[in-house]
Amino acid sequence: MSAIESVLVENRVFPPQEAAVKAARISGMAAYEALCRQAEQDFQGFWAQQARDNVVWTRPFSRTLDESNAPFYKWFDDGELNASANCLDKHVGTPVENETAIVFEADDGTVTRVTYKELLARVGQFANALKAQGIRKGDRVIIYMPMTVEGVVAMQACARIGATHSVVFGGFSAKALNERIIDAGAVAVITANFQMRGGKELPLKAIVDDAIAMGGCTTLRTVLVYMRTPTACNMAAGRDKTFDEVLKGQSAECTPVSVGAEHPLFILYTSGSTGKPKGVQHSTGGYLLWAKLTMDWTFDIQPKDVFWCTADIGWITGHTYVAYGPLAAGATQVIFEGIPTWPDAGRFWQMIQKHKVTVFYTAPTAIRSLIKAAETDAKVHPRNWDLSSLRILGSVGEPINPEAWMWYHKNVGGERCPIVDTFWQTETGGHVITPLPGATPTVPGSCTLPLPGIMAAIVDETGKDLPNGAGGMLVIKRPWPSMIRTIWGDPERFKKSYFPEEMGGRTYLAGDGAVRSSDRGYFRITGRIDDVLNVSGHRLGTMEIESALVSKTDLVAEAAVVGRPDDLTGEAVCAFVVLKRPRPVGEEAKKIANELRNWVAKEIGPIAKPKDIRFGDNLPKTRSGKIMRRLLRSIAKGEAITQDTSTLENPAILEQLAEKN
Ligand code: 6R9
Repeated sequence: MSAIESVLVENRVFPPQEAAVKAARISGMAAYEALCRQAEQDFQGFWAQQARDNVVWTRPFSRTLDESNAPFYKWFDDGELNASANCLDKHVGTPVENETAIVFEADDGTVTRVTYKELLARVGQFANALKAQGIRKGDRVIIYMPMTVEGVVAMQACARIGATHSVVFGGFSAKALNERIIDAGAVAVITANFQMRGGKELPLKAIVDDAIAMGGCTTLRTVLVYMRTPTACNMAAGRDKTFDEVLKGQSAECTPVSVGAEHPLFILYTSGSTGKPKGVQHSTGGYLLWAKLTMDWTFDIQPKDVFWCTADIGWITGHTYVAYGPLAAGATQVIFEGIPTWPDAGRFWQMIQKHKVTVFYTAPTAIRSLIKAAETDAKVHPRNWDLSSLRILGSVGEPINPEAWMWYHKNVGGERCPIVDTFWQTETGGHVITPLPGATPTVPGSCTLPLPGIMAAIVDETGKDLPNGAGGMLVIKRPWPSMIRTIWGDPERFKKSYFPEEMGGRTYLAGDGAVRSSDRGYFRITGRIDDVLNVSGHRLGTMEIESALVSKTDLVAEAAVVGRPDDLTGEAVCAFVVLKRPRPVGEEAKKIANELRNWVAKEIGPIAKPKDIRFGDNLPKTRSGKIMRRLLRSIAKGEAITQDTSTLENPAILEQLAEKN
């Protein structure tokens, strides 16, 4: 049964428990519907009110939404604020200031607590250190850091002085880092000597050195290095400085710089359908509003909560729901340095018990791998730990299959916790379609309904609305405060990628397929409709991987990359490769396949390594020379080819590619 068919027959419904409904901010469906109506009847008035209630402005805004240069929408644009002040200074003089902001658990289990007051002082001191390095408002700073308190401090410190950060996930390669430094025109890189993951010390600074050595980083002046471990690393005189050196003598007080609401808070690179990653640019005002508001709406965060989002700060989830949202909401959050499977696959459950986590937010790929581990080793099954502190569970990053949803509900949530399956993207800044824990009855595998003010719909290629039950493209018809503002340095690509002319140029095209259920109108995401793969919740462009493969010019003549479903990682990368030498078989094929995997890891990062590599004398092409990817997708899945192959130049190639090596 396909995913689309199963949503139509999925009839398990889990209404939130009565006590949860009573206690929640948005209490019951009628309250949710009332907010939706308000937003529809007075769109600008609704958002203006939210922005006044949830954001501290140093200068109030008078204009809510400026659509005059659509799709380059502006929100609250004559208002001024500082994002870091909205996360830290705001709590000074309130009971929150002495509460724990961050419970940090290191890879080896060591726990450190940081109060809001202490965090403010650390951010202030680091912000002063950045200023002393000559970093100013509007400068771009790359952050290539492990999951640490220091990573969050670095982001907040940039925000405090109005510098635009661009965090690069610690698993990306030197080449990927080099491209991002150049594209962003970064003046500084903030990094660590090493990162600790699963008991291993992995280099970060050495990768920064390699990235800079590749050349072209003409704007870069400074590299700041956090010594995570005592192991020394190379330090280039004049360019590289340790945190200790630059922090010495700096005051903990740093006045936050007021910036316009549209000032770019950060750029975050993500994969698109061409080879070049897109620098998604976010605003300060609208983004911050969303981070705060969705903490309240989706997680219904309360003073006694202990929030834990397991995402790395290198991804958008780690921006909105680690570095900004929980702090803006004044919550206590857990930050974890390590990996879910070390020292064993009970780590998450043990940590939930130890820190009495109440709201837990993770990805389906983690859930699936922990299910598998619990099935093979009863000792790591969640039933071995006391998870009774939990009250809300969240899921993000990819569609969650109903079996994994049910397991999460039963074994982690004790059949009592609502699961918020939050659909969103790097580009949306925060949740856009999600259940509300005290209102929405949940259905396994469905992200249910849009947040108030999010005008989501499912349309055909021309932008025409489709009825419930019909699969189509997911769009958002009106702008929202935390939406992507542009692609850094490439406004044309921004327009072309997200606001297609055929739909009128103002409708946001998400790039996902979706279908609404016939009974409730609930959304279910069926996966990307462009050339983007989702492997373990990580976005990868097929073109990016193809470019990486063909850049191995001594070996590869041509390559095509497609995805296929995978039980554990959601999707897996399959590459079809034509070599510049005769098609290899047996041991030689294995050897070359491994060489190519390592090459891709070096070019992009280990997450992009193709799981399957198949060699052919050629690729299936039409007579006009187009690679027929839909045939490759069938082959990758192991399906028999039933599609029309009459336009194919070389039909015999299909049989050869179907052979596994
Ligand atoms: C937040 C994040 C975005 C893509 C998105 C979609 C998939 C995310 C999902 C989901 C189904 C969910 N996705 N959440 N699919 N249900 N709850 O993951 O951002 O890395 O940009 O990925 O992830 O395909 O388009 P990002």
